[in-house]
Amino acid sequence: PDGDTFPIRTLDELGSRAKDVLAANDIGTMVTAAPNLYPHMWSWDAAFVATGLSTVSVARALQELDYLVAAQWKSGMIPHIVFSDVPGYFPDVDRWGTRGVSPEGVQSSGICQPPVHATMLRRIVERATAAGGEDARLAEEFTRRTLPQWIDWHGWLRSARGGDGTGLLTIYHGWESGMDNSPRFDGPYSRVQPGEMEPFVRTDTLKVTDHSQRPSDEEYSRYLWLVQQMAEVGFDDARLPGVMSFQVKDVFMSAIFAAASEDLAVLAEQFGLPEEAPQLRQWAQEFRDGVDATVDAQTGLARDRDVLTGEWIGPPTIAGFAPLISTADQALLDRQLEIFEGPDWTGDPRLAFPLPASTSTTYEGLKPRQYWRGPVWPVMNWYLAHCLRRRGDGKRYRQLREASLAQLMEGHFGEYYEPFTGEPLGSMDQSWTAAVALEWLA
Ligand code: 9WN
Repeated sequence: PDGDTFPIRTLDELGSRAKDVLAANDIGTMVTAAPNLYPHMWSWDAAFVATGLSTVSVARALQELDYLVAAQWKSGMIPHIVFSDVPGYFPDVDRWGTRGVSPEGVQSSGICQPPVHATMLRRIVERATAAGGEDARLAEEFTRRTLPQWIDWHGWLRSARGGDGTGLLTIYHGWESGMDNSPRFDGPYSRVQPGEMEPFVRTDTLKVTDHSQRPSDEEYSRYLWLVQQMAEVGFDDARLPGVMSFQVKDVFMSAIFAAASEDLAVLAEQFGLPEEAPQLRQWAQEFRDGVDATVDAQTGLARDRDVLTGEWIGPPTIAGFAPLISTADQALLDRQLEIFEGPDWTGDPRLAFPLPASTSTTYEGLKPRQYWRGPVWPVMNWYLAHCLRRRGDGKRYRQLREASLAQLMEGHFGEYYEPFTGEPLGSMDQSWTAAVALEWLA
């Protein structure tokens, strides 16, 4: 906004500017993911935004989760986008072809995103409980009321995406991973051959005018082809395995599912559904094991797998650190932390700040300005630090906090950052970046 100064001078100012960003992106019904590029609610963004908002207002934070969960499909799926009426994002609800499939009155996409919700809800509940009074009452009321829906969400993920005994969730679109064009998906996407399709015009490249920061047109045509493949079978879970030309076991999403299932078990015990906890803990265990089993003995990193070819996926990306989220194996944890702090990751002396980039900074395919092919994503820094803190690793949490706050002081709340220069990239005033700034400061 006009009148703001860059860089920001004090942490207090960072906090008040972060609050301003969230307030400006709040259109009443939802806090949009970003003011211009993403004028709708995204599933995992909303969870991070809610936890950030809860540092300001627990009531407003819960409203965000309420709006999201109200868009849940009958199957239990929580859609990755809940559309507002603001135009300008492509693909819009018409292109998705979900009308008549999504619940009445809901305008949504037809795929999902990583299930960080229960973990963020637990965080909000803890904060509200500590505050006591009205905040505690609201959080309890909300959790009791919506618990069955979050449990259905996990039940859907387990049955529709992870019921094959591998302890890993399948995604049918890179968008479901939340790391759209990560080199993780280059192999699987190279085998997606778009057929006859309605022409389309991208809107993202009208907003991020330096196109090198966004996925390519070729990538977008594959993204749209997969949407069409799903729409042709009416987004029917049972038919997707038979038709989709992209099917990947997503190790990072699976680790998130394991951790969140544990968090959901805790909430279920605390808020009136203790009989659900053993099932949730069983899923947590199953997926924790599934994630551990993907680790490459050579590199020490966890790997995705292409379901259609059976191949493991090689590139060293931040998803390789999935065990930091979920593992209970101390030796694996130690090895992962050593790699995380080593010269290929946060210990690379060329970095502007010691934070994990979306791909290893020594990877030959690194593109330091392009989206999930190299930049540092503030939301990931906080989420991984939060997972470490939950394990009792306060020291590493504080180190990541210091580096992250130093990064954010430049003041634009970028969607992602160039790892070596610290330049903000993609959308400015991105909601989840502002939200995690508030978490770091809380
Ligand atoms: C597609 C909203 C979302 C994030 C994703 C990020 C990006 C969308 C896009 O923006 O994806 O879902 O249009 O590029 O990759 O993680 O949830 O912030």
